[in-house]
Amino acid sequence: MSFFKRLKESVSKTTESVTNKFKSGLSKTSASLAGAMDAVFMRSHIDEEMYEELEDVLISADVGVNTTLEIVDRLRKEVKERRIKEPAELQPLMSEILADILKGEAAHSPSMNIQDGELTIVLMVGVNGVGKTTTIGKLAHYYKQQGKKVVLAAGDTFRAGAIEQLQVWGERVEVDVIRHQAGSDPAAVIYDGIQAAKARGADILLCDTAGRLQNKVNLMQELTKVHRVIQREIPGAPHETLLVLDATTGQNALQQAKIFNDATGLSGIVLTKMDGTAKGGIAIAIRRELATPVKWIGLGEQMDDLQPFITDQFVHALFANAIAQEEKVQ
Ligand SMILES: Nc1nc2c(ncn2[C@@H]2O[C@H](COP(=O)(O)OP(=O)(O)O)[C@@H](O)[C@H]2O)c(=O)[nH]1
Ligand SMILES: [Mg+2]
Repeated sequence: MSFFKRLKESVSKTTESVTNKFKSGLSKTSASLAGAMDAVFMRSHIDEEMYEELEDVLISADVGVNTTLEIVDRLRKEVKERRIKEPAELQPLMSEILADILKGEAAHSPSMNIQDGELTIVLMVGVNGVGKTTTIGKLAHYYKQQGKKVVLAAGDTFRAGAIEQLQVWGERVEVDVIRHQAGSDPAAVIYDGIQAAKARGADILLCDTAGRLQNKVNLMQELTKVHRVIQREIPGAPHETLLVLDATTGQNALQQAKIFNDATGLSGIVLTKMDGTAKGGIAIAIRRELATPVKWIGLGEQMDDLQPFITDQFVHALFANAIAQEEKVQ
């Protein structure tokens, strides 16, 4: 086999495995969405009742009221303009509208602001239990696989066991973890993390933080201080401040995003636990209602269960079941 043929095959295999990961990770959402959508699209004709039913389906998938109304309005308009009569023809139209709504997201690779040949600092924020520490482990694995030298800083000194949890990830992925004792000043840990990363010639420093939303003032002060330390050490840093949101908390996630955006500027969102919810439509609501892009999605607890949020793949995976069924019928 020629080199180019082999290369082509390996590239298409990689793309395929990524798509499959998306499909299996989003299967709960796509199964429930596909089932409900099928019921809508299998109606005998397009009428007001059908649009209402479609609205219910989208709202129960957590797409959000405003976004749902917008999607359905656009659908109505397209149906009129293109003189569509059969409900069955609406499926591809829906994919088209969703892809358009998500436009502006990375089409191919995660749009991370990674510095070339210099230290990149990524700050991870979010409330307790959303998956910050786990995502740091996954990101460390992702970038290590790309040949980058990664260091972790255990900035959650508040939650019991948080430092040890990061240490376990460091060992699993085989990257260094900079840590202090429990209860110590997070800004001091991050400061040491930066010094260590510089001294060791690291490419990326991933900083964990504590997230106790019940005390908003403290949280803001702590994050501001951490921010200041990072900025003082490296002008222009942090290069990424990623807010981690748990997809299973639904519309509440939007509320969290607003609070954190006030405390510290955000450059991106990581939407975790998408594998655990049938309401993955929250990704669409977030895209529509927040200015911050979703950059990654978490699809499980293992180190390779993190995928760049790629619009086309996401929409395709959402409708994967319906498409598979259609292909079977044809
Ligand atoms: N199913 C699933 N579980 C996840 C995902 N991300 C994190 N978790 C789990 O969520 C729990 C809390 O994660 P953790 O990283 O400790 O959250 P933190 O408090 O924000 O640091 C852990 O049990 C993780 O294994 C995900 O994408 N999918
Ligand atoms: Mg944690």
